[in-house]
Amino acid sequence: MVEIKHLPAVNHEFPPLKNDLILRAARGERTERAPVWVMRQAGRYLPEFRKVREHHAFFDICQTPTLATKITLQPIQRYSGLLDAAIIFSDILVIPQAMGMIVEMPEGKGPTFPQPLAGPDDLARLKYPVDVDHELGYVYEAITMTRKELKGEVPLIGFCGSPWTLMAYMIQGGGSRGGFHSAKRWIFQYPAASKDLLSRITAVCIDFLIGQVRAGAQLVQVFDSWASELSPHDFEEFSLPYLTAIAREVKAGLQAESLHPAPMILYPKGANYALADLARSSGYDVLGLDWCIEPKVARGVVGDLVSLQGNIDPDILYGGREAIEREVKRMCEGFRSSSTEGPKGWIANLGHGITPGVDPDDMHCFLSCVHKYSRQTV
Ligand code: 1CP
Repeated sequence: MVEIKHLPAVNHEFPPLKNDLILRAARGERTERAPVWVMRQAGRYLPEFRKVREHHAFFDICQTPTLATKITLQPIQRYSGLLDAAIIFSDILVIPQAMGMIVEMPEGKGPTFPQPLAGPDDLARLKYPVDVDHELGYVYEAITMTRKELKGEVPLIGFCGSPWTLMAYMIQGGGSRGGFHSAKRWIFQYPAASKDLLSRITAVCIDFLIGQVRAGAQLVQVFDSWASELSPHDFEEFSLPYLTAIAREVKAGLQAESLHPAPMILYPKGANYALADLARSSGYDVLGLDWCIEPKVARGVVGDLVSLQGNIDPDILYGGREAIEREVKRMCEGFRSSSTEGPKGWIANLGHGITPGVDPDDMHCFLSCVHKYSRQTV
């Protein structure tokens, strides 16, 4: 049983935690094996998810705590004993909705905004300030319910999108397939309005992450999935300051309320050039790596300042069991050789989300291989 040092101000009765591997790794401790979870682990590659989806619209599921809880638990039940964390079923795009935008999720098409932000005048259409606890209270309810239903099996991760990544969707009006040209145009043509928008989103992210911890989330992750669209210079100007503000303010907010000091994970996809800066000064406990950097190199860059998460190429899950085993072994050796005695402050994951075409049995193989090859040899 894990000792809880800070009792939450909202006194939810949660079952005692039986597996704190990911919390220890996130705090930089060497663990007996690497904890493992997978971005997008509750989703379309699972037939049991698609079954629920047949009867319910995507955002209806997010807004119905019983359904969100059920889907969050699906991978935990299917891969019983193999996953070391659950992530609450929701989407990064609930923040634009909370800010007053319409977001649709037609099946198989990805997110669509019928009225994206066309220019700076459209900022007036956004709610300001946003009553986050009111707008997104359904996420908190889902978190509290899931935390109870998990019965302490594994910790629960809360999350949000980064200000830049959310801005990209709000302006572009659709998914990554079509690129983010309109959003990029904003940062070059309207830098001041871009920063106004980024600051507004940042304020929502801060309240939202604190609210999720208050509701029972034990770690939180910020997804900067489209950091990859920015040059190093533009990342420093249009993403980094907002990411840093989120870490600083969330930590201060949790402390002020004597809430559980939930470790914070940042996933800055495509921003490996910024790892040294992020480790030194962004305030996150864990940096999530995409698959475009070798673990050894990443550890060399960040030193002992942060824990790492990642980072196998998600497409390896299409390569067959032999390739999965070979590559997981290589990943484990990569993270191990960077700290002589075994995985230290490392959370195993893919380098990006699992994709819909993956065979769930291949995901099983991936998880089993992490258990097998990341064990510390004492
Ligand atoms: O299991 C989990 O991880 C929890 C659920 C989860 C999470 C963490 C979903 C469910 N979405 C997300 C985060 C999210 N959403 C991200 C960050 C992670 C990443 O980079 O993959 C992003 C970029 C989104 C935006 C989004 N929502 C996309 C990507 C579109 C693009 O730009 O290419 C898509 C396809 C969605 C819809 C969505 N979200 C989640 C699911 C299961 C789905 C499929 C929707 C359906 O059922 O039709």
